[in-house]
Amino acid sequence: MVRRSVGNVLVPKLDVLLEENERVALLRSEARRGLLSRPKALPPKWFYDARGSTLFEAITRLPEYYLTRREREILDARAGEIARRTRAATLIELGAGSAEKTRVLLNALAEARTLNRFVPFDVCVPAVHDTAAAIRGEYPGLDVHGVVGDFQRHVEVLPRPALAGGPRLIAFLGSTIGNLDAAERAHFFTALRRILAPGDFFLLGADLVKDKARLDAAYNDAAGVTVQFNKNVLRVLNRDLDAAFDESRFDHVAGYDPARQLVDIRLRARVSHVVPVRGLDLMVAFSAGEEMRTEISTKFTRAGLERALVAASFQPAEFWTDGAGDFSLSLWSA
Ligand code: SAH
Ligand code: AVI
Repeated sequence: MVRRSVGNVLVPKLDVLLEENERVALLRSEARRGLLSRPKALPPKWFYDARGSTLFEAITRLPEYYLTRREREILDARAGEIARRTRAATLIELGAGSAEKTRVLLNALAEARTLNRFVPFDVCVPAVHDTAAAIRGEYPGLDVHGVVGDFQRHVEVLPRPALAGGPRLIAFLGSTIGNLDAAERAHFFTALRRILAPGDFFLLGADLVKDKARLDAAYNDAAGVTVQFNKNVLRVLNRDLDAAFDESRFDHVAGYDPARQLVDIRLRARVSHVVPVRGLDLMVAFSAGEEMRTEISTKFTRAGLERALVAASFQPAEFWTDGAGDFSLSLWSA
């Protein structure tokens, strides 16, 4: 991979698989498709500019948003076991964000003395940059190699085993897998399985099906942070596609659908209006009450996860939950 610079600053060990012009081209094509489809829909990866990533971090601290705390509880209990079982030399984290919880794994792998490389991979440039810098400072001697890319497109070019060899552990935490639909998940698992070598492991964090009241609360927090997070995609379109969305003309709508086992997250137009999207040369009409999907957050069962991963030829290794059975962490091998 070619080492490139971000802005004018040469960043050591940062691979950019999605350059700024390619990111905007991808946004342009996905936004055009989504704004012209019925119902309108935008892919959730566009939430995450610097502000969106900061808002997500705020969500993880909300009382209603149990996911991050539950996953951390499992990591605290199982990181030693994961380190001993995987003996990972390289930890690659997809959708790493701030890699807050990943420290638990890094500590266990450091203690097992197997780890020499950490690869935070994310679509959000500031997240990769800041996380790589922070981890480099906290773990002297660890080779930290940030990658900016789209895990739905670039799994095939994930770093190969280091020259010195050693197993890779690919972590995908936080239930970000739930933000993909079933077809996208199947494609992702298949692409990932293809690059997994014997001895490598995949560690998946996935939120579990539970009662509607708790899920509705987790995605409709009293402080309104999720509203700001959801509407952030409109700011991204305004800035990067020269659009003129007015946030105050939309309401945040999120609700768990037990039949489809997912939280459906939308923006609903309060009034009928037309939004210019100059970067796409489009005038986008919204009728009063029209909803545009911005995200799904799928909830899983153990059996459903096993079916999907076994269908992609993964072998189950471990399946853990927190004490309350809210969240799962599972380990898979090639
Ligand atoms: N893993 C962290 C962050 C989860 S938030 C945690 O568990 O708390 C989801 C993260 O995935 C964000 O940092 C976002 O930028 C990243 N992301 C979303 N879609 C992506 C994509 N298609 N490719 C790469 N990163 C993506
Ligand atoms: C990143 N992802 C797993 C979060 C979720 O719970 O689906 C994103 C999120 N959307 C609203 N709140 C949090």
